[in-house]
Amino acid sequence: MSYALGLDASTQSCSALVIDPTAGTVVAEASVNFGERLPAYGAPSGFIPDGRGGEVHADPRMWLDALELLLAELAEKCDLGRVAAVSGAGQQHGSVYLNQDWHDAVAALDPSRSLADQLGPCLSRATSPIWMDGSTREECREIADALGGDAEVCARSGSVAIERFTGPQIRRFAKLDPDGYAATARIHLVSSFLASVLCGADAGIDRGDGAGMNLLNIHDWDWDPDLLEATAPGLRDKLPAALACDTVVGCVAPWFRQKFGFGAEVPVTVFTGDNPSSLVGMGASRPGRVVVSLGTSDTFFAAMPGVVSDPDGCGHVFGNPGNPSGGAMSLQCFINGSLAREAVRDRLGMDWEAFSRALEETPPGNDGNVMVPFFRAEISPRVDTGGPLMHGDEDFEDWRQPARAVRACIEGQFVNMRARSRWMKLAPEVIYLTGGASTNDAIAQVAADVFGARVQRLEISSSVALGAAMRAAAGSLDTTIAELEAAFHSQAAGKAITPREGIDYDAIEAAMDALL
Ligand code: XUL
Repeated sequence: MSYALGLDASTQSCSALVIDPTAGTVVAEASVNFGERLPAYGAPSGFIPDGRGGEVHADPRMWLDALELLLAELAEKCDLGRVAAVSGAGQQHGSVYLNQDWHDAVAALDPSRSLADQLGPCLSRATSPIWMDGSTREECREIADALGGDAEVCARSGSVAIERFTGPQIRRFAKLDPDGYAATARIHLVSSFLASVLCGADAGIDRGDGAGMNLLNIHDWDWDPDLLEATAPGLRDKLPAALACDTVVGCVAPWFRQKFGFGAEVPVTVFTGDNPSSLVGMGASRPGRVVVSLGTSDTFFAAMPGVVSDPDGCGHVFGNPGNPSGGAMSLQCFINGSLAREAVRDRLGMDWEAFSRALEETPPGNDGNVMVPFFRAEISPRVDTGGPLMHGDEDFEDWRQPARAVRACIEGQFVNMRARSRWMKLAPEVIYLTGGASTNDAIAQVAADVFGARVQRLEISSSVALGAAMRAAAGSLDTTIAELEAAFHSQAAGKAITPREGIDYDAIEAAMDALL
């Protein structure tokens, strides 16, 4: 049987998953942690610490070394000669700057030398800004001003001009190092850079990842001339093509065939960003399904039925890499995720068991006791609060009703999520809940109640790499995303939780609005 390989170049590590698409099984997995395996790059957590003025960069040669280590490890675990389709995903927004030697160098890789040795001299910017960078506030303002305001940038590109996005990063480079910018022949995202290396040819950028640049127009899915002009001179020529998600960008290059035993003519489907890839890996690339990841911060993402952007400018729209006909996905991030849940738990001196009991003991709606559970400044919505806002009984407001405080926090989180995702015009039938807190039944029940949708827990540990492998298989082997979902997700799904009816969450939302 033929296998499909999915790669995931994330912030702290580079991972790979080989699947047997017909059997619905994972054949082999490998992962290389940058900090542990490549300490010489001085990036213990995958980025160079202590950057100036909010800069967070990484050395792209580290990603190349990791790719070599990863594939060597994978080749020991499975016969890469059986891999018949490859795709991948990268941490979103990060960018790689290459000079005029790049095109020739990537096409003529010599198996006796390392990738980093051969491609390092092609870098016109020594290090790559990544998504954690916060150095471009001024450039964001300049881009927004040139377009006539945040609303216009958001309507065109799916997001307001935002620090970590690639366009503002490019502008900062062009301003700070005009010679370096002039010497740049090609700017890649992490995803398209690695796809290019794998194919030995300059690869395009997928719409899912491309929409994280503040440069792609989400209505025609092509580079927006006004955004390009507002960002940096001559930028159009430095960008690769923006491609539909099922585009094959080349075949695995001889360098990889010789070293790791890949076969001839193995097609590589355009790489995408990690969040778009996770949408596919979680089995949520068709509208009606929503993924809510409960982590340090909470993330909400979903396939969108239409292409609209957030009028409040808090959310993001990316291309949906599970839908070649041009669909979109939304992504909304909530800073106060586990941060808030833990803050409430600690303040009340509870463990998680007591926390769950508190939820079970209190009625949905919490007898009108409401919390806006922002313990730190929030971005959805943008609120600069120093602590949670409470409204209800006097004892509740003074934290003397522990169980009610717990329910108010969790209801507040999901009611806020429901309010901030309304712009997406979704009609969720099922919510795939994932991440640390998702295993808690009482929390899952609140999610089901607030959204009026079934909640399904899915434990997909490598959803980004799985999404990449599924896209590869759907793109080049005889199968579809829907068939792959059926094969991979039925075993991974736990007990579903159904919503209870008759709870007035609109009243809670109104009470929260009044507090903000
Ligand atoms: C999304 C974002 C991060 C990165 C790294 O907008 O910045 O999720 O994709 O994972």
